[in-house]
Amino acid sequence: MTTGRRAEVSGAGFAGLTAATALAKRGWKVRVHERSPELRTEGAGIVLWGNSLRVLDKLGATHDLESRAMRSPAYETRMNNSIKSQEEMEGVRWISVTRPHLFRTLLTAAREAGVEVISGSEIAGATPEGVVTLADGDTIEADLVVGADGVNSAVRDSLDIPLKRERSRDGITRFLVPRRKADLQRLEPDTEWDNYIDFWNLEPRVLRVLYVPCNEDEVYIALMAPVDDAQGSRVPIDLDLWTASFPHLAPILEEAAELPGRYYGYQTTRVDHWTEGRVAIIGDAAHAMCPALAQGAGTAMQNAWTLAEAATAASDADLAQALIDWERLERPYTDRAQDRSQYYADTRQMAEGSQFQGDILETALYDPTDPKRHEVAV
Ligand code: FAD
Ligand code: 3HM
Repeated sequence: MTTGRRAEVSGAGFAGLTAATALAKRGWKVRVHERSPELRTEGAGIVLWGNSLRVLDKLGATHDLESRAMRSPAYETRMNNSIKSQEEMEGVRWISVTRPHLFRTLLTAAREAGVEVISGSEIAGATPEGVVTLADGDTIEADLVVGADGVNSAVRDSLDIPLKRERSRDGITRFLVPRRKADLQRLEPDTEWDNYIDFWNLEPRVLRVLYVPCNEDEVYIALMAPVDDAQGSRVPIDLDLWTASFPHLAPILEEAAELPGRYYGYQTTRVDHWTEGRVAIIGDAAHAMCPALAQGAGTAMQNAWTLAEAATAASDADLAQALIDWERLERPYTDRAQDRSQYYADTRQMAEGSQFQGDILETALYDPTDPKRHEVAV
């Protein structure tokens, strides 16, 4: 299939690679510009839910991804190391993977679909007419421009789209470390170390460790501390502080203490609109969110998929209106995920356990590939 139309995508993150692949599979000629000299991802591990996994199914990437991924038996929540809940989430699709593995999977899918990915190519901005300016001053004309260039998006800012940024009081440092399962088992033989475990301590001090096994060999751990806690947010981590609070995690905390890292303060950005003429912004460029519900990349991928669908269905003359309609239909799902994630980050309510119920699962259960998803039941 070929539409003969050309898309230029700014940013080879999870949003940009997904949009590029979805467009190429629908016949577009697609080029992705990545500012960094190397194609790779930041961060450690990631949790994906049904919404993004359905997109990966359509891209033909699930098999590759799930060859090195983990579906924990339960999402366990502990307070001061005492179990509050173990949510099995029957019928809910969710997996954890390392970010490098997800990135390689998406890059392979993109290349197999015929996408051209150029590293060391920085985009300075775009116009509503589809003219892209590169940092070196060159310009390119495109039928569709996708701004998937992250929370500090140059494409978004070049279009003067108003943005509101809110910061929460906590933040997190992420590591990918060896699982050391035998050592952990020796310290706590009764623990199911294949579970995703959310270890909270609120008293005497707010410190939290998210323990997320990604495969047999690697575990993603995220260490949360308030922004104003200089000792808790220090990187490399203060091993004495963290092992005093979480002695049963000592083997993997020791691994993390050897690694560099970056403390990330939770933030939420909301933009006035996602499209301007032939340009659409997706992913963190449009809706950076707190990670509580683990849906930043998930919503990025769902919006990447539905954008490709909407742009392809529109004639060239109707593209701008089709993008406006796409935002009107799809954005509410992302807005609600953002609001809920920010609420959890602000209230720390996840510490109470048993949170993955009812409306909270809306985004996880959303199927962006279902053609009937916007039909109203009568
Ligand atoms: P990015 O990953 O920021 O990619 C943007 C790309 O564009 C980068 O490669 C950058 O180099 C490039 N770029 C930037 N500027 C330019 C330019 N001018 N020209 C060309 N290229 C450019 N989400 C989940 O779904 N599940 C989780 O479990 C999860 N956990 C998280 C935990 C933490 C602590 C955090 C902070 C986030 C988490 N997220 C999670 C959110 C998720 O990481 C992001 O939402 C997602 O990675 C955003 O992808 P993106 O492609 O939009 O942006
Ligand atoms: C997967 C995941 N879940 C929650 C958070 C959080 O609340 O900081 C981070 C994550 O990577």
